[in-house]
Amino acid sequence: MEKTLIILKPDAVQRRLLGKILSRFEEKGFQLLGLKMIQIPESLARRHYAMHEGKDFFEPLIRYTISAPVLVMVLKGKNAVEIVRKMMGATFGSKAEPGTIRGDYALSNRFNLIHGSDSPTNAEKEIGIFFRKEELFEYNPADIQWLYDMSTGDIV
Ligand code: IDP
Ligand code: MG
Repeated sequence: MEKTLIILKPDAVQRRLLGKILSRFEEKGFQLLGLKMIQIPESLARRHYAMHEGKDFFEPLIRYTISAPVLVMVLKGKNAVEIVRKMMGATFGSKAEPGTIRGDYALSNRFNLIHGSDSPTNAEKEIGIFFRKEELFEYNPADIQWLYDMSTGDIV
């Protein structure tokens, strides 16, 4: 089982798409471990996107990220990082495939609604940055036996 950090960015809040996007993850079967609305401080935005520092889109990206509140959440599931990235679609809204979140709801190459961790290692780091321990919940999902075949001892 893997955890991943999702941010529904300022445009998702402003365009009232939070429910629709969250529904996709719930319906897929991911378990929600934590969820909160925050306005990301500039220092945190710069830290979160540090790998893009120096690129031409970095400053506009920071302005976008801090421009309004966001919804941050932690999802859990087998291969959660990779599956969520697939559900998000390609980075540019203009290029993302229909059927993906960005493909269905985003036109812009910057205002693309959602962030998802890009590796399990980064997921662990990002979860630690955005959530305190007591903000994350461990509980048994009632339908787990029907989300996966666990009869062999593995999660299939
Ligand atoms: P990702 O969100 O799909 O992981 P990254 O390459 O990590 O994409 O870029 C982080 C964010 O920076 C993107 O989600 C998007 O909002 C913005 N961004 C990335 N590349 C560009 C660009 O070429 N022009 C404008 N904004 C960009
Ligand atoms: Mg990225």
